Amino acid sequence: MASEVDAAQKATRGGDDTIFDKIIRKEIPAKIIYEDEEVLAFHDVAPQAPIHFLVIPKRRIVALDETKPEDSALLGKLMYTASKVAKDLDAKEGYRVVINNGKHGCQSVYHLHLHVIISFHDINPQT
Ligand code: DGP
Repeated sequence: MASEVDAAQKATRGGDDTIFDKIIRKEIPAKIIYEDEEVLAFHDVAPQAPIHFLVIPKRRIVALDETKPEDSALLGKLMYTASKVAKDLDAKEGYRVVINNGKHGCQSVYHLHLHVIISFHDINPQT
């Protein structure tokens, strides 16, 4: 928690590019779970639970509080993708979907993203 807060205090909204743009362009590796022309889902590099993935739009939206009416369809698609990917991962018993927004919301990467967090690892029945 402390490192999450620290990272968010240091992060700034400015700049054209974030680490997520580099992941979208495949300039740095990520464990991608789902991709289409509009959205990308990949495992979080610092998971807070046994399964923790992120869903992002390929078109950069800086933060939830900068969305516009014309972003509504894409926001809906991000939510749907979270559900679809969780289903594909066989998360039958549920998960959390979180959006951190702004400094006080502990946002550290200024490219809108949904965290999908599955706190209990029931995906593999052997574990
Ligand atoms: P937030 O605090 O909501 O802005 O979360 C940003 C998340 O992004 C955080 O949980 C860690 C994750 N993250 C940061 N850099 C990378 C990266 O290079 N690769 C991956 N897979 N995740 C990253």
